[in-house]
Amino acid sequence: MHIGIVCYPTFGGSGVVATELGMALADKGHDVHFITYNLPVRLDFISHKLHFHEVVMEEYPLFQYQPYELALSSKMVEVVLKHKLEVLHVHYAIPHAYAAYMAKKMLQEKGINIKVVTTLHGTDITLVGSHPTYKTAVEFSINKSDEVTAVSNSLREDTLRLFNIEKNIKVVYNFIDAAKYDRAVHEDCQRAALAKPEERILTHISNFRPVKRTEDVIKIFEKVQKEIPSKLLMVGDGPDRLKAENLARKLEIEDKVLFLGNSNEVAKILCYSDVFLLPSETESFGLAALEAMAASTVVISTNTGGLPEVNIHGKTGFLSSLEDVDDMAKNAIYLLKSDVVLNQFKQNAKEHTKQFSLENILPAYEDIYKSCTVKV
Ligand code: GMT
Repeated sequence: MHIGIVCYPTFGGSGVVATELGMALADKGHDVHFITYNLPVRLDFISHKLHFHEVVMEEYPLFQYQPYELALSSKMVEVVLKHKLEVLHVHYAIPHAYAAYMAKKMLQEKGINIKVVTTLHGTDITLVGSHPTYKTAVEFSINKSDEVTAVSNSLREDTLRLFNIEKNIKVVYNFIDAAKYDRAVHEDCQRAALAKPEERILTHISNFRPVKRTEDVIKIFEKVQKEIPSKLLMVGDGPDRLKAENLARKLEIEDKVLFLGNSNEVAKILCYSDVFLLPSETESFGLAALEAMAASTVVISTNTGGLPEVNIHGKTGFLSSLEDVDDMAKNAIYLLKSDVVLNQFKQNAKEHTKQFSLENILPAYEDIYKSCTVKV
């Protein structure tokens, strides 16, 4: 099939999922066209089946805000016409579903019936999308999509609760290319450069937005390191990074906390790690937790949103209530104290990711594309 993918090209979960999906579809022989304002960060190859179309913005001094949706929907029309796309798969409702609806209407005028599949990822619904500023347009564009998917049951329920939705929302879980995270693949993994052999490694990966509660990560680690010789790797960048750095300094643990910035080497970093910390205020799914589990890293997280659908309490890790840093630290210490317990949880975590494998999830998206484009 000829498929257009619209996403944020940044280090966010939705962009990662969209990019991995596009690469996997191209690998299966589909003709995939990314339509974004930058080359997606995880896009590591371009082939004759995988194309990138940049949405270029014209700066004009009159505009305080540049009209990105206009540029995006115009680009979608151009690419659909030129490459005979059958489906536009837009990730993140804001503003992609709305821009896709405009493109669909413009194409209808030319006698072309492009199908729009919208995948809801989380903050486009729970934090931003339901805000009165955006709600009307988000609800409208979800209802006007040909197919709508959500990345967890929890997000589906949130969407139905927060909006007046007339469409059936299908749940298609996020997926993982497990082979990429196999520890054996990362034999060059230089753990020794980061920690002493007797030290455990805890890791947090995110875009350091307030929803990730990165200061809680530091608070948890401060308690853990008192009992277990350990290091904390903080991977990513964003608005709360400085706050987290300051807290580590204030708690006098800055020599044990390594801020590594944004990285495309997530799989390699996870191969050093024993425990992954994700104390988020909410996560529709928690792709970072799934990536950690695929690398046999045990997850300590909150029990919010879709996290209980990914991290199984007492099996692949532990779930705690929001802000309960004492409980999260207690669980981490329990795991890190015993090699036997830790290794059992690591094995369980890896095993559990099999149900989120690329092979299982990819056909679900292909079926959705086929069912909406089928001519009756
Ligand atoms: O929260 C992020 O890291 C970014 C955000 C995004 O939209 O890019 O992530 C959301 O989508 C991911 C992929 O589906 C999910 O794994 C994240 O849980 C979700 N984030 C939130 O719900 C806060």
